[in-house]
Amino acid sequence: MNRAATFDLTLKRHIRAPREKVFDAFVKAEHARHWMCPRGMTMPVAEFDVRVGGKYRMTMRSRDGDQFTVGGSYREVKRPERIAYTWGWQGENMPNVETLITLALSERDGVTELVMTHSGFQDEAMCASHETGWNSGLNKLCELTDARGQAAVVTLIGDPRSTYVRSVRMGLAEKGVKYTVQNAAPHSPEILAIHPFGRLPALRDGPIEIFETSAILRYVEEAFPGPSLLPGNIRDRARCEQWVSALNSYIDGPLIRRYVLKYVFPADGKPDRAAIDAAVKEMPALLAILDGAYGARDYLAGGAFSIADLILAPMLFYVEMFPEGKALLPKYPNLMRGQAAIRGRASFKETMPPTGA
Ligand SMILES: N[C@@H](CCC(=O)N[C@@H](CS)C(=O)NCC(=O)O)C(=O)O
Repeated sequence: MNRAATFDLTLKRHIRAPREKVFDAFVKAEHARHWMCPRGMTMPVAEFDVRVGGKYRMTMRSRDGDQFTVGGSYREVKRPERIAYTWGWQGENMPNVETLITLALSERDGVTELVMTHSGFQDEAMCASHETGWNSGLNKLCELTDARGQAAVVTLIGDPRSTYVRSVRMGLAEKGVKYTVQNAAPHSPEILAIHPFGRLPALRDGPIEIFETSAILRYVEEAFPGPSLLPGNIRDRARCEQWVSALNSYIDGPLIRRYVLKYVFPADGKPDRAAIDAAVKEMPALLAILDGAYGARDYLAGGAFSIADLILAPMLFYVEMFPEGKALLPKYPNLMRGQAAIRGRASFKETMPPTGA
């Protein structure tokens, strides 16, 4: 009888660092504990006995305190070019399967090519979840080993003048995530490569690509450590989602598309007065709803700052730049108090959109 087929994965990365450094990152506790677990997790235990037949063990801890221990033994150790070791999860609820990792490192012009195979998974789902975990860890490895500290595996694609792009930039700043902005216009090939509807923004984190601001911010929330972008309780997390959906569906249209953009991108060289007047008529009722939502609090979704605030603040910043918005907004004191709170945050100040067309 044939051996049952197994699932394997191969990951490739180019890392701007000498291969000794990359090799050591896999086998030295002081390095491995900083990256060899998915983003959002920590590694309280890391022990390595790096010689053929020697064993290693790592314990990863999730934000909720769940712990997962993995270990195995070294089959081949050839610093700095090759290492092979077994990989098996320990503990009652973990699959009792030993898989094999082989790492090959080659270096050219100060850049190490890492080719890693992880083979022997018995089911596709297990293979896929390891792929996600390794990608997340390897992104951290790139950041840690890059001599200039600018591996910037996180790329935000979009125009920094866009309100939604700013919402994501603020979220990344709140989390302390390093990233680069790839300037791209709506419906450009760069954005369409990720976003099938061509809207701004899209995010790339190594091989992971996400579109839609709220999905991007939720990814950032889960993938990176740092202060939370979501309220701590179920009710307020649902309210955050409620407001994100409402802002996208009922606020962005009248306040940004039908008001701000009529000034910013005037058709025929001058703002479309009729369209602006129509949008201005809609604004008091909408601003009153938002004012009521803030009530006595500084945040849209209950007692804590959240993704909903990140989406609204850049919109109101623009509304206030034009005469009718500037005249209307002070009539909504709760809303303005909420805006004053978010405008005081470093993430707001650091992400001022460039002015001019
Ligand atoms: N629901 C989307 C909205 C994104 C959006 O509308 N972005 C604007 C820029 S602020 C855009 O791409 N507009 C171009 C268009 O609508 O064609 C999200 O949350 O990301």
